[in-house]
Amino acid sequence: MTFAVSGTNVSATITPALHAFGDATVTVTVSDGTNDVSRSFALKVNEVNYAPVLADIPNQATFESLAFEIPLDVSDVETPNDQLVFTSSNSNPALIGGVTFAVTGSSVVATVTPKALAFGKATVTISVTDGVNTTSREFSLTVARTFNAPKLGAIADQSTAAGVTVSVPLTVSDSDTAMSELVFSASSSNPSLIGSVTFSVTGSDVVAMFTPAAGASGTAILNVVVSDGLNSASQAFTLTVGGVAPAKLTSRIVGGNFQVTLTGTAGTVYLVQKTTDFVTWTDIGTVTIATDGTGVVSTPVVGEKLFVRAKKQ
Ligand SMILES: [Ca+2]
Ligand SMILES: [Ca+2]
Repeated sequence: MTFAVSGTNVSATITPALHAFGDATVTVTVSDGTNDVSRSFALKVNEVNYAPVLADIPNQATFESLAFEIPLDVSDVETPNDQLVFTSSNSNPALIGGVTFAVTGSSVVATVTPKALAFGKATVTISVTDGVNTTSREFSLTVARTFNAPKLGAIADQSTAAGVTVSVPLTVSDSDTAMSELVFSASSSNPSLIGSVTFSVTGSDVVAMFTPAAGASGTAILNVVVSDGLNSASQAFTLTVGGVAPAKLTSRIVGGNFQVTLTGTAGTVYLVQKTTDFVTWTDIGTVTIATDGTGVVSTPVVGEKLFVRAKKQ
C-alpha cells in the first residue's frame, strides 16, 4: 500500500499479492506526530482465472512413419497440469496420424505420429485449456520421405507344359512405399523361351505370370526385380517349359545297341525297363529329360525280340 500526496489530496494505492484473492479489512492511519486517526474499510479482491501458459514450440522434423516426442512447457496458476486438457489440430490430416499427450506431474510430453507412407509438411496446433481459458501454439512439421528398399522373397524353381502360363505368387514388402507404386519387371536368360511376363498386384498380393513363347520348350533363368524407384530387390529362379507331353518313346538299333529316346517335359525322370517275354522286366536305367525335351538310354541287343517301357518316377 502506497500513498501519494498532492496539495490537499491524498491517494492510497493498494496492490493485492500476486494471484491472491479474497476479503480483507484495510485500516488507514494518519498521524501528525502526536495524534493518530484511523479508518477501516472492507476490501474484496475478486478471483481471476489466468489462462494456461504454453511456451513456444520449435518447428519439428521427422522421417516417414517415425513418431517423435515434444516436451511441452506448460503451467497454469489455478489448475495443475494433470487436470488441464490438451488437444491438437493440424493442416494436413493425410500426413498426421495423431497427437497424444502424456502428463506426469508437471511434465507434459506430446507424441506426434505421422501416417504410414506419408510425407510432406503440416502446421500443427496444440491447445491447452483449464476449462475456461485456452492457450494455443502452432509449429511447422516436416516429414521427410525415406527410401527403404523393397524386399522380395526367394522364388522356387517352376515348371510348366509348353504353351501353358505359370503363375508364381511373389512375397513382396516395402516399409515405406505403397505396393501400388512398386514397379515389377523380369529378365530371362533365354528370351526365346518366354513369350510374355505380366504382374498382377491386388492389395499386398503380387502374382507374376510367365507365358512360354508358342512352341517353345527348354529352361530359362528368370530374374524378377521389384523397384520403388530408387532401390530394388531381385530373385532368380529356373523355369522349365516342357516339350511334348506326355512322354513319347521311340527306339532304334544303333551300333549293336537298342537305343531308347524319350521325348517329354524337361526335368522329368523315367525308369526304362526291357523284357523279352512280357513277364520279367529288367531295368535298363533311369532317364532325365534334358532341357531340349529329350532323354536317351541304350542297352545291348540280345536275341531277336526286345520290348521296352518307360515309367515316370
Ligand atoms: Ca487458469
Ligand atoms: Ca521403399
